[in-house]
Amino acid sequence: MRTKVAIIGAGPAGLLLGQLLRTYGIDNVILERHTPDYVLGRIRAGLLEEGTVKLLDEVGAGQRAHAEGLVHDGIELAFGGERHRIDMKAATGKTVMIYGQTEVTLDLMHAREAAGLVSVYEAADVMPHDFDSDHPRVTYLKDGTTHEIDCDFIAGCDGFHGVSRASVKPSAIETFERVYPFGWLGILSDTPPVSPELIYSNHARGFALCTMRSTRRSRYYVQCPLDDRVEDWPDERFWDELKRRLDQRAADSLVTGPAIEKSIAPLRSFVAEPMRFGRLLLAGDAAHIVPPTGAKGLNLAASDAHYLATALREYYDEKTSAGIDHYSATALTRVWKAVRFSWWMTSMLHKFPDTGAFGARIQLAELDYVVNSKSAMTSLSENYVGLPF
Ligand code: RFL
Ligand code: PHB
Repeated sequence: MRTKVAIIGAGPAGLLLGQLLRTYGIDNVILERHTPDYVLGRIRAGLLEEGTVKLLDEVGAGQRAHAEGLVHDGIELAFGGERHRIDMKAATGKTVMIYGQTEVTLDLMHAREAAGLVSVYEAADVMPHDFDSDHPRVTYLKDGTTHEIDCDFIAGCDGFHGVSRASVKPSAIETFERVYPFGWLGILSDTPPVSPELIYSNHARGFALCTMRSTRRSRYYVQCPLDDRVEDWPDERFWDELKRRLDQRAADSLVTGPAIEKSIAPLRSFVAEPMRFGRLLLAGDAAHIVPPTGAKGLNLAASDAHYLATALREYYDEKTSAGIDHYSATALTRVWKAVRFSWWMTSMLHKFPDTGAFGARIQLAELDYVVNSKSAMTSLSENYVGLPF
């Protein structure tokens, strides 16, 4: 098989890149290790920047998000027993949208099917080859046979544990990492959200986040030790702990119910530089990871897909490799700002085992500053709604 761009990974980065390329008339094939149901079963991000929604619109996959997504003008920060609202729309003129990653993925899958583009699910042993040459290839195993795709470029959209970044020789890559000493335990439940907007809570017992997927489905997270297991957290223990970390009004009005999903995720900041190795280009979690506190992971995957699709469009339409040459630097400039913001939100809101009472007081001073200073509120808002791309 031959195609212009072989995309490894059918997460948000790979699927959005595939659709953007298709709108520019650039044919592409996606290779995904898992089944569509497995990909759709992963409960992850829930919050989209306006820029991400615009990209969905650009590829004709935004209708359901506009119909079913919840537009939020602000968030609340809870600390010291009180809640404080940050009006992001007043500060920036922009909003964010609550629309789950599973829905984004489903909409992009449907758009891809409708466009008749080739996706190979359950492709095993996917391997990029010869990306230092002008004739890169990707091989994979399917139904007991090894297949080969000749292409012009390989897009590594295969997430943090993918094969793309792992195929680059270590001396060509520099990595930057911060692992946080805690995780997030998340549950999904068919109960109405405790409040119409998201609540980020700094509490002496640890961080908590109240978010949602719809007006009938809630998503809650509590900070937990890294070695905790889901089995350690029966529903009742989760709800009790969440209530203790919220202000009284929220705790009193919280509607509890059975968890329909429960999982623990470690928190990490990670960046690999550069994002381009000859004709192999990385996008999304394959190149960088942020802790979920700033809700940036999926949105960065989307902006990478935009930069990469634009660079490839220039290559085919204008016969210039300038966009490809600049892709890594352009994407990384935005990535590092989101890495900084996510690290800052994480540092301000979580309980850290090593910073003690002094660290906790500094956090409260910072939160008090953020909710009382117009400039600090604007700075948080600008980053939260998404920096331009
Ligand atoms: P994905 O989604 O990991 O997709 C990669 C795909 O590649 C496939 N793959 C392979 N395919 C073929 N061969 C191989 N060798 C392969 N290895 C892997 C995988 O099966 C998969 O289908 O990466 P992508 O596309 O870069 O998308 C990134 C986002 O998924 C991620 O950044 C977000 O989920 C992060 N995130 C959030 N981001 C936000 O923007 N807003 C949020 O509110 C938000 N909340 C979250 C989050 C992530 C979380 N967890 C669990 C890490 C909340 C949580 C709890
Ligand atoms: C989510 O809805 O899952 C979500 C929202 C905001 C975050 C993280 C996760 O910061």
